[in-house]
Amino acid sequence: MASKKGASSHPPHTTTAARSDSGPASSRSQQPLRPEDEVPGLIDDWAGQRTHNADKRAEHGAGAAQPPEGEHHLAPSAAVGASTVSESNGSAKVGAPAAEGQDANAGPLLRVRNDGSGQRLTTNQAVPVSDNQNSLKAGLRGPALLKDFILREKITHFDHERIPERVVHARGSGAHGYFEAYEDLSALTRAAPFQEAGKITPVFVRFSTVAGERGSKDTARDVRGFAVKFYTDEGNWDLVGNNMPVFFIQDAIKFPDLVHAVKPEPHHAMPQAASAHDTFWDFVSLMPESTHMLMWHMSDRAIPRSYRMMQGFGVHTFRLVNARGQSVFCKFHWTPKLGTHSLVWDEAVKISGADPDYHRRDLWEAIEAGEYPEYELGIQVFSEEEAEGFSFDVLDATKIVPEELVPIRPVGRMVLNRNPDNFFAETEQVAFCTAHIIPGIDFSNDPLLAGRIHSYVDTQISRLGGPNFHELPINAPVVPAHNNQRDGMHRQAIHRGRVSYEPNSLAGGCPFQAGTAGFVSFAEPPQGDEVRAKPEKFAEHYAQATLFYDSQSPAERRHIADAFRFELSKVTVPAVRRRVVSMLRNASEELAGEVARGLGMPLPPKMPKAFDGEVAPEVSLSPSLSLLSRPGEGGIRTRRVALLVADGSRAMDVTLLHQGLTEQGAMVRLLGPHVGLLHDADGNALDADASLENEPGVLFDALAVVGGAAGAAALARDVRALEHIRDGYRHGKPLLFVGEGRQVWDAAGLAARDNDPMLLFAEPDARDTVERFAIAIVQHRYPEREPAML
Ligand code: HDE
Repeated sequence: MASKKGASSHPPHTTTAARSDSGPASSRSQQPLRPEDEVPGLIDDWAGQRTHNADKRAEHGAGAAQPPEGEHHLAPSAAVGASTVSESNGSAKVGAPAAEGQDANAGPLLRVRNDGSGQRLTTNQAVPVSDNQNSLKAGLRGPALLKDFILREKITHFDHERIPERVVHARGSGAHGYFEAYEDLSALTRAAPFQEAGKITPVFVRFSTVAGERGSKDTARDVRGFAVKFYTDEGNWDLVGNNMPVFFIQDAIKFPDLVHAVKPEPHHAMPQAASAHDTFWDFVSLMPESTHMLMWHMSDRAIPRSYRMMQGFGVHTFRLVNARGQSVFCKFHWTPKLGTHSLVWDEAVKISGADPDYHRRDLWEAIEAGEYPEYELGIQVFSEEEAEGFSFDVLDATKIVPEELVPIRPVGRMVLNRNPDNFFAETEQVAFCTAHIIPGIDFSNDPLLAGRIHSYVDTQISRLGGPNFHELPINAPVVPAHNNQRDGMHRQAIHRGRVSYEPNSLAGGCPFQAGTAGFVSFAEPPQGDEVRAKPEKFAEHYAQATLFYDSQSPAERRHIADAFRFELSKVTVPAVRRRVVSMLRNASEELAGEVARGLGMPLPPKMPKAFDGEVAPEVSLSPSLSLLSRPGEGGIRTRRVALLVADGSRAMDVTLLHQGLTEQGAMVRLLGPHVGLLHDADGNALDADASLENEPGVLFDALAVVGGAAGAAALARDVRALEHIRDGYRHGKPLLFVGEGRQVWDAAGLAARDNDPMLLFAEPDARDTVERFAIAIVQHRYPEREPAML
């Protein structure tokens, strides 16, 4: 067909077949003209509107800083962009043609939900299955047959149910929720979630441990991942953070070494989910920049009471960029509404036996109970000039920006109010990537972050089986995605049309580049020659380790010393122990002395420093680094309280405590010698929902023994009850003994300290018992009871 560019020169009776090289020249020449018969001519007109690529000029020189929106032309008719003129021949399968600009993968997860209620069992091909109990056999006692496609489909699918677990952060738990902005932050950033007060952005969050495998215990001493996917209306933004604001290393090139060192040792694959072994301490003691992170890692932060009671941090310095292209540096902080609370080590160890799913269960149950976890997002914002004046480098991920130097500004809150429907489809398949940022957020030059920008996309390709993981429902954005990427394993989208390149005129130039309305990288000036080297300030390794240790409460400092001692006692090579202690001397002589004493070793000489100069830290004490600085606003809400009962325990005591505590939001359980019915002396029934065996006392925040002579006597003879009371005492928990319940305390054989605020005795008719107990529960722990370890 001859035509001139831009001119409508097609012959009036062109047929659909004219788009085909091999079809008949005029397959419908006898049929009346239909609108689609006009298509080739319309395509020519449409393509002809683009006589040349006018956008080319803007790709060069200074003009490229302001990329234009790509030239595009609206389709003169829906048919011109179609892959096939037959697209309107719908069926129950193909349905109607795509609406203009449609991405059916975007939007709510409703389109992929599957509910079998009231439905017949089928194969994956939707063939109804008559018998799901027997394989097909030649005779009742005969061999199973290879042609049993139903058996084979079921077993084959089962054989492939597992996917590779994450190389780090394999163990995790997730929840849906939303982020709500407090205010309009457009002066600082054009990022979509922050454009107006009250704006709601859906989120999916995954909390995790780092070192353990997918089935490992929740309460390991470890860093916790705190990864948030914001489904914004400008695409997905992943803030992939941790519950500690610093990291072990400064450069991504050391990450595989760090992870190899902390993972189970390769010869015997031990220990699981633990850093207390030779290779970890060998590595970190040769990497003195890890000292600061080790303080956090050995602190109570590494054994949180709940995912709902820990902070989260973006760790790296990021950039906020506003619509005018102006940028400030930014650090992200999540603060839990319930405050920051932790376990003690002995408790964490025992919980891991009693309930390895402790944190997973806690998160799930809180959401099921309507006690939605909530965190406030805060930002620290500072200019590049300010950063240059700091005694540390803000590109060094082993350093914090103390709150006393740059205050935290609250900018919104996140509420987790929806458990996933399916762990695998959502929590396991969610793919967080630090490279997922949106207009208004940008990276700094932190060399640790740079490696992460590459790593996360890369790891999903092998973990989720190809480059189309973004199409998995949990990963798909809520707004449409359009580009010319095609094919690859497990492609879901069916792209309409024949154009998969840009520039084009055969699709009207679409999808066209967005110009400055799209993501524009902050124009950071280049820094200098290509080098493999670190800035000078990265060489100062200890000042903030000292700051952290000195800012802790006495009990927290004791716990840090205990943790170093425990971990190093598991190290079998004395030279490694010596090296760690010599490194610690540079951070705190007090701590190094305690640890050396605990290991029965003389104090080794101080480790030589990588940096000889003096730094003058802006802040020498930062009270906000102590967990105690954030007690939270929750009162006793969601705290787990056990009432120990047996046959003969007084039902009235139980009722008073149960009601009083439940009214304040506590989760109260009756812990009996067995689950089910018990009776008091008057024949009143007590229904124990847990037993001394299936939910030991370590799983509770507070324990109470009620009155009733026979019940108290039975519990005082039950070694399990006594163990739970002893553990509760040792772990600093509130203990309450009502009336004759005191017998159980006496039988436990513990010597009470004077004025112990968490050890309470009450008369059965005392009116203030619930209130006294609740005050003690809010205080969480009385660490003075902990046994002296040395
Ligand atoms: Fe990660 N990290 N990481 N990391 N990370 C992964 O990505 C990596 C680092 C963090 O719930 C992996 O999808 C490198 C810092 C979280 O799915 C992998 C470096 C911080 C999660 C990876 C770091 C994190 C991961 C493994 C050093 C805190 C779990 C599976 C350059 C700011 C996300 C995966 C989830 C997961 C690489 C260091 C947090 C391999 C190369 C620092 C919360 O891509």
